[in-house]
Amino acid sequence: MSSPRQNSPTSKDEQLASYRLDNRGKVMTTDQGIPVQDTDNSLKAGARGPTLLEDFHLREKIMRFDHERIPERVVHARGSGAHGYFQVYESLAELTCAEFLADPSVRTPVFVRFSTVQGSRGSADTVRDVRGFATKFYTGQGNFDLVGNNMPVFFIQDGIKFPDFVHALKPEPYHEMPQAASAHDSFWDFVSLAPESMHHVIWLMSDRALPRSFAMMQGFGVHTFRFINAQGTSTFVKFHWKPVLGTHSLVWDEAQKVAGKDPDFNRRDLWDSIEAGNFPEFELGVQLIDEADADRFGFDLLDVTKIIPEEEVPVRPIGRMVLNRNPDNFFAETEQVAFCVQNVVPGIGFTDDPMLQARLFSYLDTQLTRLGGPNFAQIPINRPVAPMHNHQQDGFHADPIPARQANYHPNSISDGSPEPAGDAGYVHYPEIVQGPKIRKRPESFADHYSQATMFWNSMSDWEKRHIVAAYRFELGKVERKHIRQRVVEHLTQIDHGLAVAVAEGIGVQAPAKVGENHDRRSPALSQANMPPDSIKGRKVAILVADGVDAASVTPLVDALRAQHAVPELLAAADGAVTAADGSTLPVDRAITTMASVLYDAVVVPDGVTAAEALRADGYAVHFVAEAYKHAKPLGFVGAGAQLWTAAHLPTGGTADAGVVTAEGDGLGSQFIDAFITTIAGHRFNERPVDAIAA
Ligand code: HDD
Repeated sequence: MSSPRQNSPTSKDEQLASYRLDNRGKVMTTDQGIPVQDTDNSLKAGARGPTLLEDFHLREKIMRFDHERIPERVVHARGSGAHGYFQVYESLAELTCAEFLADPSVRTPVFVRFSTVQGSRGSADTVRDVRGFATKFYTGQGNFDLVGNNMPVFFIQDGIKFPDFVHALKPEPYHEMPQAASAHDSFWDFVSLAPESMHHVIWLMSDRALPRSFAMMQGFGVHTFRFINAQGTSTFVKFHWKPVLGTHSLVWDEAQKVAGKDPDFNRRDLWDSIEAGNFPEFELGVQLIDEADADRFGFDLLDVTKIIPEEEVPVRPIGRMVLNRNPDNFFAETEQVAFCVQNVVPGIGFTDDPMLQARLFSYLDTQLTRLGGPNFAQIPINRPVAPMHNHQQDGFHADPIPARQANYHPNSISDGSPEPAGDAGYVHYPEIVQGPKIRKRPESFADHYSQATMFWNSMSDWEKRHIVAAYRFELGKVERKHIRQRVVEHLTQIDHGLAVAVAEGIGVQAPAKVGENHDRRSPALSQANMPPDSIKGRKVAILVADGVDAASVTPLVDALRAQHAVPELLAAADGAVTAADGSTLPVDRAITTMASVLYDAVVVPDGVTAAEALRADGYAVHFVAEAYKHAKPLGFVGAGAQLWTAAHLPTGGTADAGVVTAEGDGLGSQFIDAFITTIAGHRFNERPVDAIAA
């Protein structure tokens, strides 16, 4: 079944439809199509007798069950997918001969898979981690896979180190702990011995590692790619995805609690948003650099540990992606989708980035084990919508039936078909390469700290506080003191103040100062500089009890829904509450089944009896205190403000940031407007929250 609010189907939707299996109203059969008599009782010699080997249905059913699992991805095992489309704003033909970037009227089908990196398939969504952002464009010239992350840099400069990096990152091999966490010895041992990782590590310690939603995080192609136009001219290009809902994060304490309260938090949010018609949207942008200009940056464009600051090369918006359909089946689509960095279409090419080159092998190779053989491109989700013809054949699970024709080239038996397209086919950029065969890193890759310093300098005060706290948390879990010490020795190269602040929290010697901070910054890196956005998809908890003032609930619910936010009424028990005016308000959830960490904002409406009941309920009081601690918008109407007092929340100055109040004479539009603007502000990190017991 497709989602209710799907736009007109794309060519990929139509292709997938032909594989859809609908069991409704059908008779059960075996895999061979033989009607099944009974699937609950095996065939036995007498009702209490032994089961008979003859029972082919039993054997087939158990055999199929025994083999349901395939190996999970070696990294990015936990992920969630969605269908949609991409549309370019205007023709980019002057830059690239990629046809899907030439025609603004073309909607190119896409399938996107968002993921975490470290954890197993069943791990929690909200761990501190990089998020994968992989997009398969089903273009008329074949599949283009843009396999990126939500951070623009990577930990290592050469793909040959990837197995070492991942071994160090994953649970330690003796006891398989910790799950989905970088806070352990081997990760910090490795990164502190590989200082090239320092820039990516500081991103990982920032709130970017805790996205509120997959629809509220940026994406990056990370590498420098090439656009190649019809004249064969190449331009270096960096790809950026910008979320229309803005870039927003959780806070660390909240993220850890969400991992227990709803391990599917990001997955659920993606699914629910699409089902509700709140389609996640991203703008694709490019940074374009003439090859002749490549040397002007003071770092190497082939080095994935570097970004090009947006202030130096602006991101040019080129198109829009809308995710508007949930998959029909998780395994068939999200699990079996095979992204391969090698999948590029004419007009898009590679560079000599040594990470990119290693990836070109790895993604093709890994699918052989994961999907059980070389024919994974025939699995429906992986099939191009462009026609596919060649002499590759056979192997496990080969679908097509090549009908009485030559299986080699050249041939005269099938009129020479299929014929290569010549220059109309994919033409690799004829880069001139020359050099001795050596295992060496170029000098231009040698600076490991200055962009980490720029990232640090670009952060607001609260972002800096979160980063220090993250280093302290992670290193506080590292057992070996010499590893902690080695990390702060690197941090002092980034910023001495940062190193000292971290050292103070983890019981190691503060390192000596080594040189001055260069003071360069890139304001575009700070989430504090990203303007407030719409409140679409934000979840708002409204705490109610019998005696609540309906007039302070209903208009708010209506206003929030009108802006595509998701208000929910929470009470001590499911069902309904009776408002002060005798009306009945349906309850969406029993408060004990939820937690403040699952919401973006909390409101306590007016109503004396209701407020008294709520203030006597420790769960409700904690709910408010915790939301406050996590810097969330809070609204108190009339008697509802009793909860503020009961939760011992501070008042005055920055303590009031993000707290909206109204007198108890019903809800004016002033309160509603102010509250909606506050939700759009997302979090109020300047509040003094250290003393809040939550
Ligand atoms: Fe990778 C999966 C992103 C470096 C080897 N990677 C994978 C996925 C994403 C990335 C988003 C999940 C795709 C999906 O949803 O199925 N990887 C990156 C980025 C990198 C990067 C942005 C650096 C710029 N990766 C990288 C290197 C290697 C790999 C250097 C190996 C040399 N990555 C893999 C893999 C995976 C993978 C083992 C696991 C499952 C898969 O490919 O299909 O091949």
